[in-house]
Amino acid sequence: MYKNSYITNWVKDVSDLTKPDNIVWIDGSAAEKSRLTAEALRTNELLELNQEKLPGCYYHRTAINDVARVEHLTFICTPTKAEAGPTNNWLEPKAAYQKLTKLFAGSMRGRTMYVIPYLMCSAGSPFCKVGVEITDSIYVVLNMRIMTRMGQVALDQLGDSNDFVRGLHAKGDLSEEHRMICHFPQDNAIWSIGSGYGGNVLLSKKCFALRLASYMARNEGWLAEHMLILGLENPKGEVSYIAAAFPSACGKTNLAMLVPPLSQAGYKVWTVGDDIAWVRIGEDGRLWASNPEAGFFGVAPGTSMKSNLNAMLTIQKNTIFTNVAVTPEKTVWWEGMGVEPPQNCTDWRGNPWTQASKEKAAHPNSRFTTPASQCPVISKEWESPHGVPISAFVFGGRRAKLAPLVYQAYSWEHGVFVGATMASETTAAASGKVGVVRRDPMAMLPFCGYNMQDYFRHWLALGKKIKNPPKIFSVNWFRTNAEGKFIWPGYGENIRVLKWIIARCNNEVSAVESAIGYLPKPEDIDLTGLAAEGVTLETIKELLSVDTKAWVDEIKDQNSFLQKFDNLPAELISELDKLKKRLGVF
Ligand code: GTP
Ligand code: SPV
Ligand code: MN
Repeated sequence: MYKNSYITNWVKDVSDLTKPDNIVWIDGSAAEKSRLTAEALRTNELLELNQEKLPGCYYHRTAINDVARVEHLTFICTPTKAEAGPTNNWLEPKAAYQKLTKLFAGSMRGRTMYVIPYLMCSAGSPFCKVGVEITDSIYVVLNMRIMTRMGQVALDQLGDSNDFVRGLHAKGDLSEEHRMICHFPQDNAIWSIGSGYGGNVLLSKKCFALRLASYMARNEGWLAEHMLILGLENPKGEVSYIAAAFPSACGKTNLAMLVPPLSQAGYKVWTVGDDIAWVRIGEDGRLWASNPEAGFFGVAPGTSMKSNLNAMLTIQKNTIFTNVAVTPEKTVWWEGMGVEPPQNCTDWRGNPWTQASKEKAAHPNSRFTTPASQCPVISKEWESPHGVPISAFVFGGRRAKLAPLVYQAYSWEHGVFVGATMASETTAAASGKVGVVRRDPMAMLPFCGYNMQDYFRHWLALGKKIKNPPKIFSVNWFRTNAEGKFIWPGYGENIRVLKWIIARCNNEVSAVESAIGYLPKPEDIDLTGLAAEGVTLETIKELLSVDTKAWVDEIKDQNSFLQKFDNLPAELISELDKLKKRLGVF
């Protein structure tokens, strides 16, 4: 039992409701890890992988109907619907607690309840916040051990304070009818039931570090964003930091760990974070970003030695794999791993799979959970208490058409507009149809814990407080040709775009004014060594082309999205008007 009576009283309340057989107070020790791992192996919650080839690695399979975040079952519970805004599912808190209380009642009978104290950001950092998650899943405990700094370190930070996020999770019956992920921003609380999957149950991640944190951030004057953070080192050894928001499964982990191609000798990318950034105004008046997490919960399919060498090197040990395929020698495999598929293996459903099978062996949203400290290019600043200074914000999405490879917003206000109106094709990271273009402002559509019009307002206000705000850019690695193939080689080659971005931040290169923003002069994108990939100056011209007619349709759609809001900041309306004028639409 812990000393903090706010935790112990809450645990008592929860156990009175959920009726677990046992309560385990997590301390984060190595002995505890061995004990829990052994227990999970006994109950088949984990399978042991080949310990010679993948030391310390384990495998978990979720229920077949429980493989991704469920946005339609995710709720923001605020006293009024207006506080949640038109893009969130809303429930009135009392009604929500009533429903949840029924679902949670007796839900841990015959099971063990684990109490996990954890930190977001490192202890003592001005960014640091404490959470406690109660769960009946060992898988959650073992994942939280990788994703956060957990155990005694968090209790020490908390002391006898009541200032912590209360996250309550129970697996329940894992049916969709009984699944709900509810957020109570005013109570610092999250209740999640009916799932055993990643973002629904690792409550530190999307639930706390984005939904609740975005709400706190607005009140406290900072930002909580769905962003990677990277340091780009130039041949002189100078490092500039970039934070980039792409929707789920749209390339954050890959960009954060980018390996520059041989032709880019002297450039190096250092990983600070791959999914979430907490951003504050520093004493020097610049924006400083910190990665609140301690691990990566990354998409497996498409990760190969060629596409993401550093991720592949990171996951060789102490990693939990979820819903990938398992080979007969108890190693892992997934589509796009860059090695021949095994003759036969066990697929993510647990069924036999052969090369002739039509189904995918790994689920498209299968993932690895791995310690950030194992990443070969982890930045030496990644745990720095004040974070890293941000030179550029980048917004990006998956757009087969329309969005150019890169462009720069004219101003902070224009940049906020670009972020607010961005769109992307949906991916397997959330349940529902894949490949449908939808508006996903700042990649935060599923993660903003309050009314997005106020979120835009908050961004605009923050920009006014900074003397030299970061420059804002838009990127798109996913434009396709007539055959549906990606035109831009992406991955390591994205360094060429990052270089232009930093050159713009340093006023080292001019740009071309277009209707949508500053475009690079095609010859300013360094193409050295790219001819082998079939990329020429002509390709770049195509990737930077702005199809006015298509953009006129685009702004209609942007406009109808913005119509959802009843009190948009005037700056956004004015930016839309300016864009219309530049496109020749009146
Ligand atoms: P979440 O963890 O869901 O927030 O996703 P993420 O943004 O970190 O996405 P991630 O980097 O894991 O990439 C998802 C998929 O996009 C993987 O299958 C990648 O192989 C693919 N991908 C990443 N970068 C590129 C790129 O530059 N070009 C192309 N064509 N695909 C990419
Ligand atoms: C995402 O979907 O954006 C993720 C994975 O990073 S999850 O933790 O499931 O949200
Ligand atoms: Mn994410």
